[in-house]
Amino acid sequence: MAIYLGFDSSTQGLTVTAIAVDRGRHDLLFEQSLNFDEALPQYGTRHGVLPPADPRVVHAPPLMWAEALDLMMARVARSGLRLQDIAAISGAAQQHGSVYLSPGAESRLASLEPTEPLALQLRDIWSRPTAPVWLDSSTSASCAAITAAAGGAATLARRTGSRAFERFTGPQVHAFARAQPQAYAETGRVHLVSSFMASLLIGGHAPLEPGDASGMNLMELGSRAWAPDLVAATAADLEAKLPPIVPSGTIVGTLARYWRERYGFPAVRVVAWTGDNPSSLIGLGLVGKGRLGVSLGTSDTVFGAMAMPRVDPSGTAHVFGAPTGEFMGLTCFANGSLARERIKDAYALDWSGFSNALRGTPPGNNGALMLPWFEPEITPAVATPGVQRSGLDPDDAPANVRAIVEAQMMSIWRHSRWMSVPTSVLHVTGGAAVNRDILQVLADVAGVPVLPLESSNAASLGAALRAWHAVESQSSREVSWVDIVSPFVRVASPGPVQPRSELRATYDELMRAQAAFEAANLSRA
Ligand code: ADP
Ligand code: XUL
Repeated sequence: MAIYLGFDSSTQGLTVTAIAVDRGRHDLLFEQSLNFDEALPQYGTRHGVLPPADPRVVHAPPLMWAEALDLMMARVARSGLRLQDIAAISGAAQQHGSVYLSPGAESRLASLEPTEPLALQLRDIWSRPTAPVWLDSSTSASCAAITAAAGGAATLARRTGSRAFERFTGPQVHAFARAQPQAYAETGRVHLVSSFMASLLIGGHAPLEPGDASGMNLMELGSRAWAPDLVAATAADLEAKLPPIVPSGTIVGTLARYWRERYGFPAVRVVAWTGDNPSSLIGLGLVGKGRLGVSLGTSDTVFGAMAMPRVDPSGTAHVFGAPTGEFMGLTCFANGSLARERIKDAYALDWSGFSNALRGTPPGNNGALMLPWFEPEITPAVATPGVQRSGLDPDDAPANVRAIVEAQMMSIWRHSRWMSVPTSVLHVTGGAAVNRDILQVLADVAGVPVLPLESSNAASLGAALRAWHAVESQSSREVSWVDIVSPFVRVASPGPVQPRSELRATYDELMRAQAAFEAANLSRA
């Protein structure tokens, strides 16, 4: 038997999934999550980030992510799993966030003492103690500078898969290097969250892979190599501070002595970590045609596999590298789960009350509309937040619940059309995917069946599957992605959520009205 572990270091918590593969048997052994705010309150985070004084500046403490990994590895060691059977580990992480390490970090990582907790040994490895994360939208000036240096937004998008976005790592590094030149100069390595976490496991600097590196505005999508002119335009000496980029299935090292001696793990192979969305592409089984994935996590995202990079002409979305070596299209919405929670809490509901409100209101909401921009929005780009209502009484709790869910699901669907993926089914993951009343709205809006999958965390499952694929690819056996994902991507009981065809006209009309409402508010902003 071989066990594969997959981690997901996401915005609000850390999840691990263990799968077992044994001569034709495929088992999902366990999934465990810890929530950063609850498990590690000493870091003072709220929803996994430091409460921002300015809503545009959103950071998290990377030491917290390291301590969470230590806690979770201890849990895995105590779980009863046969540690000797673990064949490989990989992981996924929230995308775009950057971790800034001092030049001395490498020797510290290489000499971690198994007798001392990890966090105590990492206290002084940072050149910047906090990491800007994907929710940060403070770097518009840097986006403009990088766009100009690249010869315009269209050129930058064609080369890197995206125009400049505030949360992307290149603009973040550009802003840091200008605001804190001394701290930037004292930075030896800029990691993404994914390569930072892999570095902790192997006890040395881990490389990046194209899936996560394409969220930086620094990588040439075609060659999957750093674009020297973009790197130079971003910050001085950045080339020397960036990790190398390796193919996604690369084994980047073995578990460091710290993990082996402290918890009894064997010398397990560690496969390059990727971003949570590229990992979810695998964990949702989206390796064929005709299927899109929707992740209803802290962010809402919609994505699908692409054989060739086809960039969004409107400039709102992205093309990333996919772990398969091909590409994926993705649109990201910042006002996802936390916006749904804002409405839930504003009307003093729990999730079951939220669901009751959905069930008790008519699809189409009698034409009422909401633009749920509680925080700066990525899609469409909204710098100054503000919730907008049309034909919607703010005191009518059930109508507001329906309005936010319809707004979000219509936005997901409308802003996924640029991918031109003929969609016959949607695979869903993320914390809100357990809520079948929300999924019903998605199915009705899109007009296709929605498949909630057995594993509630596609990103960590995808990481375990990538670990398995990497090990199989090393052997002489032929291995296809379909064979890797098929045994594990199973529909959760009681099955798909079916669209109701009688609602087609209602939602076609509501989507037209929402597009017009959105456009009117954007032109006013
Ligand atoms: P991330 O991976 O981005 O950290 P998750 O995918 O774990 O986040 O999603 C967490 C979110 O799931 C919570 O913020 C919460 O709003 C949402 N959630 C949890 N349970 C439900 C539910 N029953 N209905 C709707 N949303 C839910
Ligand atoms: C994708 C994005 C988010 C983060 C957090 O571009 O910014 O989905 O990966 O999950």
